[in-house]
Amino acid sequence: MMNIYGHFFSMPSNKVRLCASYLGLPHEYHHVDLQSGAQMEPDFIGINPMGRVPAIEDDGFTLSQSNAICKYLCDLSGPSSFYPEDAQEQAVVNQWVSFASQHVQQAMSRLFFNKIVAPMLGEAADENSVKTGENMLARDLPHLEAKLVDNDYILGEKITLADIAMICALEPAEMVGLDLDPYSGIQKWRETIMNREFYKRVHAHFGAEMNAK
Ligand SMILES: N[C@@H](CCC(=O)N[C@@H](CS)C(=O)NCC(=O)O)C(=O)O
Repeated sequence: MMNIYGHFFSMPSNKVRLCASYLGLPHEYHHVDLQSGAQMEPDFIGINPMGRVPAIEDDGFTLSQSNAICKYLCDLSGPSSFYPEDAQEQAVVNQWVSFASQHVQQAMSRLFFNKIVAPMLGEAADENSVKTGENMLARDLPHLEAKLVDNDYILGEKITLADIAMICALEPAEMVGLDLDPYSGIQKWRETIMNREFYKRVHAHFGAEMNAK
């Protein structure tokens, strides 16, 4: 059985977990305690020498980097509208996966680190970094909103890997106090996905596992 390694506060880890859940791929999930440095322990370094989550081990094959892992999971699962075979349709999904990872998630990471992680570590928040993150979101979220205002999902009526990548980037919205009031399409889309069974199989919301660890 495939093993998935992650942490509940890791947006890319949740992306891999939600992708595996959506595709219905049997796997065992392992929490890697980043706070105690478990990612640098020899057992985990054997799986990902870069010492980061997420990572997977599938019958001796190991892989890291959430987007590469998700594409591998899609390939294992076979062609579907979730990750289309057609070159142009697949390229558009990849475009939105990159937009989610490189822009929206990077912005959210600034907010998450400074508002949640820094206080946990007893470090001072970098307000300039927060402001930069907020400005990045103010620039990029209207593009997402434009796709969702008349559509159930980013690329139309069917959910794709792009939705999983994007929902993970925005999962900590409540925790970091991101105001989504101006974005009714994004709010409706988040609700739709968070109410789907594949999402609830992973968790009720971002950080829900916190008290269980
Ligand atoms: N681009 C990578 C990001 C991986 C990453 O930065 N993971 C963080 C958690 S979100 C991590 O494991 N940090 C532990 C460390 O740097 O020691 C992906 O998409 O998988």
